[in-house]
Amino acid sequence: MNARVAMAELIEGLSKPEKMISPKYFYDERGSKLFEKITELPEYYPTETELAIMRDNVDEMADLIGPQASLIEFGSGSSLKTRILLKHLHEQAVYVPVDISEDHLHETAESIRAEFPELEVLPVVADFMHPFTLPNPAVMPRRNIVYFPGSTIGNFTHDAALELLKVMYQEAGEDGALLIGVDLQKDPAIIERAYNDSAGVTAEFNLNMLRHLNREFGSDFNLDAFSHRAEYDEDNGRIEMRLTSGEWQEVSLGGKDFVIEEDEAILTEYSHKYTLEGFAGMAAKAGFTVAEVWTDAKQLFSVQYCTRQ
Ligand code: SAH
Ligand code: AVI
Repeated sequence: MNARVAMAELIEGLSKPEKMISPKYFYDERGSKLFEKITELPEYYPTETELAIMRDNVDEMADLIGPQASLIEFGSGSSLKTRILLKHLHEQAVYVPVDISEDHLHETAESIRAEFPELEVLPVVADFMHPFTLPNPAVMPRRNIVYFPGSTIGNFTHDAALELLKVMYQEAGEDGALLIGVDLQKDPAIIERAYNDSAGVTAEFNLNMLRHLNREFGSDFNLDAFSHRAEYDEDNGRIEMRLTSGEWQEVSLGGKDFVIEEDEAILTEYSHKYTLEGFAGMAAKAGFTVAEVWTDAKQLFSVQYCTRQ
């Protein structure tokens, strides 16, 4: 992403009545590794649940996707679930992982190439909230499948999520489809545990955002003063993650100074949990019909196949 645009966005967020920083700044190389550690935590149910849904239903998914598809993945991370899908696709053709975390994306692309030598792998470093160009594959795929696992859709407000789904509708093209992982509403205690793990990995992941900004954008947040908080807001059906400063501090960023009062919090992430009806309604506004839904027995998580209306 353009550094000037990023700086302007950061300054805008820190100038709001409640200071906020976009969750995309979690993901430098260390942040991507910390997220990988989160996915292995016993409390963090989304990853193991989605993986199990994928394993149980991948043949049906592969049949729906059909042969020689281009799989375009938004926020691909370590492409963990993708590997299950790629192993079962009929005549796999092209894989386009899109991610903001550059080094991690390239490492992952290399490991995918080694695991699937027949597959054309075309990584794209981009912030998918801004326009970006998709590469042209060597052989024309039969259709585009936009893959968006992990419930990363939950990290956006409903308005931003709708905009993103509209971009995916365009990227899917006329005969394309969307395969998306969506975390579901459930007992808030289960959700809060997932974002307040006992090993403190989520706290470290949260704090890493400020470490990332200090390094990449020259800010001077005093990391030692901040503590992690994640609470479920039932009215909005979302986890709200914050970093609270235990002391007054003045932080400079991009030539501006920001005062952070003692006990003042910075909002760093929303993680929305959907009902099946709620997600279907939003998908419909973007032009998608939910054609198939797979869930686990406890209905913790869902994977949904959406076709263009
Ligand atoms: N899809 C993986 C990873 C989810 S973590 C999984 O299901 O496990 C979210 C991923 O999205 C990270 O790899 C992060 O770098 C990427 N990401 C977050 N915001 C992004 C943005 N605005 N543009 C591009 N990638 C983004
Ligand atoms: C990437 N995203 C879907 C994760 C989530 O659950 O919202 C990020 C995360 N934040 C804290 N733990 C994991």
